[in-house]
Amino acid sequence: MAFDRKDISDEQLLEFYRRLLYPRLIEEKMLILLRQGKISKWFSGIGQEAIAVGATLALEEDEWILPLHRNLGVFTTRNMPLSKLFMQWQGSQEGYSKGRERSFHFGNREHHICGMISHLGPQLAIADGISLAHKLRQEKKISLAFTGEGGTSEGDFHEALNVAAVWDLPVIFLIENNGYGLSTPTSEQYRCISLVDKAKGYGMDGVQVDGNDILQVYDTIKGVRDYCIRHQKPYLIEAMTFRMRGHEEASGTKYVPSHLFDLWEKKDPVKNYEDYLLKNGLLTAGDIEKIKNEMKELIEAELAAGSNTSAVIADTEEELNDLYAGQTHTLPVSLIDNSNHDHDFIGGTVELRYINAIREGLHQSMQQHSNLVLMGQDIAEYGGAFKITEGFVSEFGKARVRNTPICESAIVGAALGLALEGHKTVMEMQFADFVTVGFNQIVNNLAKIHYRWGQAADVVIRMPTGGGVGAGPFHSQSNEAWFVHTPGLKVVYPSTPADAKGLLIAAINDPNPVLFFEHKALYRSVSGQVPTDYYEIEIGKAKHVRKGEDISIITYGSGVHWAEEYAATHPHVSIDILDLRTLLPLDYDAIRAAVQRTGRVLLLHEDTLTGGIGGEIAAWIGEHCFELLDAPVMRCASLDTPIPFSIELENNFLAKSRLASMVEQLMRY
Ligand SMILES: Cc1ncc(C[n+]2csc(CCOP(=O)(O)OP(=O)(O)O)c2C)c(N)n1
Repeated sequence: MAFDRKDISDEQLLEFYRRLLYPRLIEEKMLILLRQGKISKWFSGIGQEAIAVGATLALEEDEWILPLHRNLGVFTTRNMPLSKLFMQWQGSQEGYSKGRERSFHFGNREHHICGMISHLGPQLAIADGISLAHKLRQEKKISLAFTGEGGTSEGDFHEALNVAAVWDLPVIFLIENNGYGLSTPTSEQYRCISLVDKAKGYGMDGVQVDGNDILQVYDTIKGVRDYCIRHQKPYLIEAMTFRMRGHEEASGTKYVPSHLFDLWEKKDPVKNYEDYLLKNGLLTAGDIEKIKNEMKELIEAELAAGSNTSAVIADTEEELNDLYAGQTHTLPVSLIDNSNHDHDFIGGTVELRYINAIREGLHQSMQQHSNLVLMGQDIAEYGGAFKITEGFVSEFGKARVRNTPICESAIVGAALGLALEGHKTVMEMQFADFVTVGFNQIVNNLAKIHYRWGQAADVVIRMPTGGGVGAGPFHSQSNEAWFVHTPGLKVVYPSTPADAKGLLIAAINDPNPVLFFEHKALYRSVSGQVPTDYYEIEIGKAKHVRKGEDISIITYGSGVHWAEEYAATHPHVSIDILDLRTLLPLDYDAIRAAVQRTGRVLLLHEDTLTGGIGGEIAAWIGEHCFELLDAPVMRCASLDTPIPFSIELENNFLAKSRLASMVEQLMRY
């Protein structure tokens, strides 16, 4: 191999050698420990080290890297102590994820590393968000995200590159093309000649490099970094290399023709670089021997220290506590409503429609938080599909009120990247139905990141939801239950204008990921007095909205209005109504009190019956309040079908059409 040192000093060349050798020697040791059963799994990067090490050396230490499972060289070059890494790999509580995550699936703020989730592609868009933060603050920094060639087939690759290109974000996307994605060769992965050719399609530049040449990797990425900062643009790099071992150690390499190993062994990045240094008189055989011996001694010492860990002791309270980030930003007590009755604020009130209350909450939050960014399709000049952000661009500027391409997954990922850099984001899902294409980012990245490695995901996703508007199966769904089932999220669902404003402000102040459901049919049909203050309704507090003696209807969203309408038109039944307001976490005290008030409970929701929240609450009541019941808990929900378009069919679908008969049935029991 012909190395070109350019203007790299002798000292640097030697430093590079040590950096390159270290992960190789660690891996060789790991393979022994794996055979001895001391670690459970190993994804080898042997033969690919020059990419991870070269890339990390080319960046500033405070620039985020998003590495993958074969990139030990990123972690070692960022000087993470091997002892602690070893604790991580053993699943020890003293590792980087308190024993909650495996191998390299963790991040660390101190080292500016955001680790992968197993799904590979989703991390690419996180880099978009990080670089957006740098761009907004006019910092001369980039972020760098790794992907394998297999990962480029995922939709997330496309979305992340497209968003970076459209928004002119200084991100380096680095493809490590090692020939195989598990057993799948490149010929079964893509049809283009080179993956770097894809750059053109996104309107960005790209280059292919020899990934086994550390000097070429380093020099290219250094130059690309300068380019990205200077031109404020992303860049695609394809580094050609080869996976010298199995996908992971247990899976073998039978599917790889043996001549490929012979070929690539000759291109070994460590051996060739070593020979280059020898040939140029920068190292002697004696030096190499000495360096290797010292390094092996260091590795043994680090592993000994890393083995000295206490046994994992599961502490359920800590497990549950670490699900959510603690709140640091708090309002004065006078501006927080944590009662479950009516608001009592100092400022006056004004009559607002539900939609305008949401707008006001968003508007006041934009004024309060200069680091708050809004993202969504058509939300800028157009004002959003429902016009909630109309006029925001002229007041807050296009940098903070961002139109997005139709890339839901990438935008959720970018929101997480912004959070890594201390921003808050409110993303508008144009319709709650479209969350399906951003689902993975929400349930696996946003929801789990704090539990996995202590990083808050300060993101609110607004979800215009619900039926009753004749919009058919894909513009009417109630999909809150999907998210209630996901630990780590918060799910909020206001039914009144005053709650909508206060809960939205609370959601934005909350550093955790909040799914904020707003019912489209309520937007313009419901009005009410709304405090003019900037105030919060506490998340997790239900509201007792009507006192009654016969039946407690526990509900939320449009269900509250259906229940109130029923109560008003059926004075012979004394209806008690509890508006849950937050679905995750649920207000169990308020639920118990509602059961206690009447002994008969009807759970009412617009969502379909099977697997809906009603079933969960009914189970809880059965377990905890059995002695308070005079009748079985009943559920009134929508039909277990998609939401039909025709008004007659939709009316029949909605739970409201069965409310009266369910109340009568419960009364008769
Ligand atoms: C969404 C998803 N599908 C499938 C897998 C299973 N899987 C894990 S790694 C891998 C191969 C990845 O290949 P590549 O991106 O080329 O990276 P490499 O392992 O070669 O470094 C597969 C199929 C996964 N983790 N995530």
